[in-house]
Amino acid sequence: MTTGYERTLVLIKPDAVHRGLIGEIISRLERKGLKMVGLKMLQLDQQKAAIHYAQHRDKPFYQELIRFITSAPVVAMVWEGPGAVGVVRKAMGATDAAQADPGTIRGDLALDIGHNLVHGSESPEAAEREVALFFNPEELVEYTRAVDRWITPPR
Ligand code: DAT
Ligand code: MG
Repeated sequence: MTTGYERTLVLIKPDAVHRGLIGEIISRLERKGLKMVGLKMLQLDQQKAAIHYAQHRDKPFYQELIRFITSAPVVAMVWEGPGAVGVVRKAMGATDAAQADPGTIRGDLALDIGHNLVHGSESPEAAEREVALFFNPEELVEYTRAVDRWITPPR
């Protein structure tokens, strides 16, 4: 990975899978210029969901969160780019989709705090942990895109 670049975990959640928004969400991150380096579809079991959302286990919404995230398949992805963690968080918008800014995934496509379509890692440390939870190292690819010099020109 290029120096200064980050990797972040993105989940397309069950509501987005049901609503046919997988392509829309991938498309937005692609058009931003981020590079996808890992992709799989899976249904979370209780254990993986509990590890992924461990920081929320004492919150009142935790049981519903686990029920929701395990209720249908998710699409798990790793996206790479300069400042990828923050770039994805901005592209997602605020947690409460009703409050999320227009132009963001949640702001344009969702209305509910619990059904907010996407997950994105909160920090580079969280990203490292979450990427390792969803992907084996050999499932992540490295490649160079010819177009990258028009997106992230060498300085
Ligand atoms: P984010 O997904 O924006 O990182 P988070 O980590 O604070 O938000 O919470 C994880 C998920 O839990 C969030 O995407 C939706 C759900 N959630 C958060 N706060 C909630 C609340 N007050 N009521 C219901 N669900 C909530
Ligand atoms: Mg979070």
